[in-house]
Amino acid sequence: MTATLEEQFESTIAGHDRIEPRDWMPEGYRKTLIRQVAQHAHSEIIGMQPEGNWITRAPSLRRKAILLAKVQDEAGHGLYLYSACETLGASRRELYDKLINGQQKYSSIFNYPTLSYADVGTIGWLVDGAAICNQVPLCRTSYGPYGRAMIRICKEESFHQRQGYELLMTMMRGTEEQQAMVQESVDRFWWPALMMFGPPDDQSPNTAQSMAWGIKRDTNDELRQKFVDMSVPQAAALGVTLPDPELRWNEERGHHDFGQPDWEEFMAVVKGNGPCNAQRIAHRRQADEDGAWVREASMQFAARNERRVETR
Ligand code: BYC
Repeated sequence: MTATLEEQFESTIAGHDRIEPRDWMPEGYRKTLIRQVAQHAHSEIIGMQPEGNWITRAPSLRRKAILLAKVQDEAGHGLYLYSACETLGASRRELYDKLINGQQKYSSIFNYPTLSYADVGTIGWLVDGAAICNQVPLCRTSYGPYGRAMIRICKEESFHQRQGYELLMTMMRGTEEQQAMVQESVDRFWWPALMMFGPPDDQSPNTAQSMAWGIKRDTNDELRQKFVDMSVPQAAALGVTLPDPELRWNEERGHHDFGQPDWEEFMAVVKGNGPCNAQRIAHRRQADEDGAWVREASMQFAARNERRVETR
């Protein structure tokens, strides 16, 4: 019986078709998806903090409205992804507890501070740009609910990236001081953006199995290369320098060569020792405590309504 189910699963994967929530799946597949999708959902929710930091200090009403909408979109992305995870049998509460207890990760990038308004533009350009590179292939991931959530997320991410680039373009047409702010911001975010794709392939314990299951469609290094190739002409059009002395076009490979990020720094950030890890989690934990009465009131309200329906 199990062999037949396993064969069906394997043939769905081999045919690049979708696995749906009620289909049989190996326990490892389910666990890997819960790990990746939950980490992705947590990243969206924690990712609201660095930019949310600037909402009250936006330089104009227009910029404030744009930033508010963007940060709100991230909350929506988190919710689609938590819902996708629920179809795998993990409750939202359980996932949320794992985030605030440090048992599940979120993207390293959000443990870096946002020090100027130019960072809002740089996050849009580089961080959302890296997210798009990583997430467009995930629209074809083998698990149906995750792939469908990604389609909608990618459409919104593409707007996010453009708003960031447009903000930086505007600043680059401004004063020398504004141009310097953009360059300083790009210098800080370039390497952490490259780290978003995860460790190099030969140090990535999950890539091979995730590729075999069709959860991931490209390796970490393939996506990092794509991102570098995409960013170089964008940096030139913007008039900023990318802070990598090894960055140059390689005619033979048809790609840019580039330097390696500081992988020790990456490991430290992932283990909880980045500049803002403690602050990000403390903020989330506080939000959870502050919202406890709202959850309790909603549960009571729902229970009362149910009783009313029963007695009718
Ligand atoms: N940060 O074997 P590997 C966004 C972990 S949201 C922290 O290569 P995998 C956005 C990895 O989890 C951005 N941890 O893993 C939001 C694993 O640890 P565990 C998030 C990282 O899963 C708001 C270990 O290192 N995007 O863009 O095959 C505003 C070994 O790695 C990181 C997603 O989550 C990292 N950077 O590949 C703006 C996309 N990298 O779990 C923007 C979906 C690796 O075994 N996720 N680790 O303890 C993925 O595509 C993959 O999970 C990754 C990692 C490429 C990230």
